[in-house]
Amino acid sequence: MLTRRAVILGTLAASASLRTIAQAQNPPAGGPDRNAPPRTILQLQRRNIVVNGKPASVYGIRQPDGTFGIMTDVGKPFRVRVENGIDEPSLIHWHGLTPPWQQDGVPGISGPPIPPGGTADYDFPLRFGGTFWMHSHQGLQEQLLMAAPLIIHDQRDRRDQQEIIVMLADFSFTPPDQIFAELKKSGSKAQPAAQAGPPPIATKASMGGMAQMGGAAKPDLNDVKYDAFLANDRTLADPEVIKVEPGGRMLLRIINSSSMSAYHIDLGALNGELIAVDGFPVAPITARNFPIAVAQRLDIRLAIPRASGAYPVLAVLEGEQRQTGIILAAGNAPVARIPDLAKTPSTALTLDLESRLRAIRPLASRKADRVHTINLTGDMAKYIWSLNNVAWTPEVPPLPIANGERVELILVNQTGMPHPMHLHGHEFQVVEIDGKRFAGAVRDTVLVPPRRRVVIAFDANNPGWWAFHCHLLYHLDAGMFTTLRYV
Ligand SMILES: [Cu+2]
Repeated sequence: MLTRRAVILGTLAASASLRTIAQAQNPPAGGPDRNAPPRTILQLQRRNIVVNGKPASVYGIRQPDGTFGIMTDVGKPFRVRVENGIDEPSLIHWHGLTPPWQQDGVPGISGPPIPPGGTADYDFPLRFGGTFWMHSHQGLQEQLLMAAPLIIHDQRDRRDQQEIIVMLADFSFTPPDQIFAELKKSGSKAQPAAQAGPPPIATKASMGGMAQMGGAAKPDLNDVKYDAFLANDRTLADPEVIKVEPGGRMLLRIINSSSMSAYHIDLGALNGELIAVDGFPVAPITARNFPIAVAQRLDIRLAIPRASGAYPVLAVLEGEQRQTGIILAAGNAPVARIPDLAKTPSTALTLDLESRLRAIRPLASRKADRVHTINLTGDMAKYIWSLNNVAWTPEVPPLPIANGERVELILVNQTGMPHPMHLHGHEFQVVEIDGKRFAGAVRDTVLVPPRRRVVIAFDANNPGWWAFHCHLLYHLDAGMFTTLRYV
């Protein structure tokens, strides 16, 4: 997310609107193309939800028939018109997709934001299927739920399975600008204490310092204290209850659209089979608990028992007891109220699962043509976040790479906080953790916990100007962002 100044600069610098670019790439030859499939309309809008019994005005991305986001099929073009129905500029990023760079939805990089009342058109091929999502990359709109699912069906999807999308989000009644201002003012100290906060808030900045000095301090987690955690817009006080068939097969598509919060997915008594991360297939792993960092997705197959029963799918906040979730109701079993605190605090996310993941379709084995080391840096007390000690401004030169290269990024976390790092426009493979090489998952967002080193590899096969950043919203806005550019 860019600062307002950056957005204005980007708007001034951009020579063409997105709409112009999209049309230039699909010039109408003698009038409208009658064979082209119709465009899907996505409306950016204000909407009202109820959180903890109180009304809340948030954003949404919906089709005219009320559908949130998009469900489509691999091989079909992504032909979309975004209509900005809110009273400020906006721009939507198709998280995990690989469009031409001008259609990537990052204001000031891909193109200008869409003004209120304006539209932008998108048209590009979908190279692969899976669970993706869309969200505003403008300002702090993501915190107000300007996000939606983006599901691309492919040959992996079985006819006999029921699909269930679970969108996780963190919610505060405090306006995002104010959350950010308070973080800036005094690091995490300005935030009220959590109900079940592990360390006293006043020590958090110093703990970050300890971790920076190489101490084995606990990681610094959850620097914003939220009012609620939502699963499909609802809390466990009034959760979504989804009817399922006893003995039925489910595919859970879990999307962590939270601005700042990671979770442990807790399937209770049920074993789940993890078959994809960030949309890309992995060798299946069976478990009852799976970690999910900000912006990541998990595709989990579940078999519902033959007996009637209520089966919660919970997401427990990292390092705390607070939880959210949905309930799968099989048959006519009663649905009990689930408390919004788990029995015990969860742990911090680790790389244990990441190190066990193996891509079904790994990148071709190849030596890197170019390697960039990117230190994840920052100052918790001042709430400055940066890459290689540079907080991003539009003047920061892009990292050089060249078309056709195999590129490796060495990510070294020198801070006391975990950072989920996201590359735009390319899928990458996790190829090393702390010096151990392996053919890990192909994905678009990888968690780098404090003091850990993760290496990712990708093929530079989509020329343009691309963002690379921490997906924690307030870290991103503080400058933990850079770009790569090649032609
Ligand atoms: Cu971060």
